[in-house]
Amino acid sequence: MTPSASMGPILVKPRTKTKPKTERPPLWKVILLNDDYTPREFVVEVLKAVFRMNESEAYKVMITAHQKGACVIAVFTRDVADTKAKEATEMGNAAGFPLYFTTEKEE
Ligand code: TYC
Repeated sequence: MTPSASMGPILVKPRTKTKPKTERPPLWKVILLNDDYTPREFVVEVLKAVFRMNESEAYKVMITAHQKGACVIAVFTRDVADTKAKEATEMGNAAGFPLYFTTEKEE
């Protein structure tokens, strides 16, 4: 005897919960660190060039880093964050300044 004959029809419960198929990639913060030597206007120019900020956004970020020691600029996927931090740091180094951008995983 088959199970369905002795136990009634086999009912298949439709699945109601579905697992999301795509997980978001983790995001990484790019952080600008203050130093005593890089001119303010140079920091603003780098922020505009690498992070596509306008003058007032760039000035706000620069002055926050200047006053607090560091400022989160933006979040990106890991590759983009690393590339932009490196590019911006190299612009400072090429001009002889200790300007430094780092990255940190967003929790
Ligand atoms: N502290 C620098 C000065 O007084 C300006 C500066 C601001 C440098 C922010 C770096 O991330 C920085 N010239």
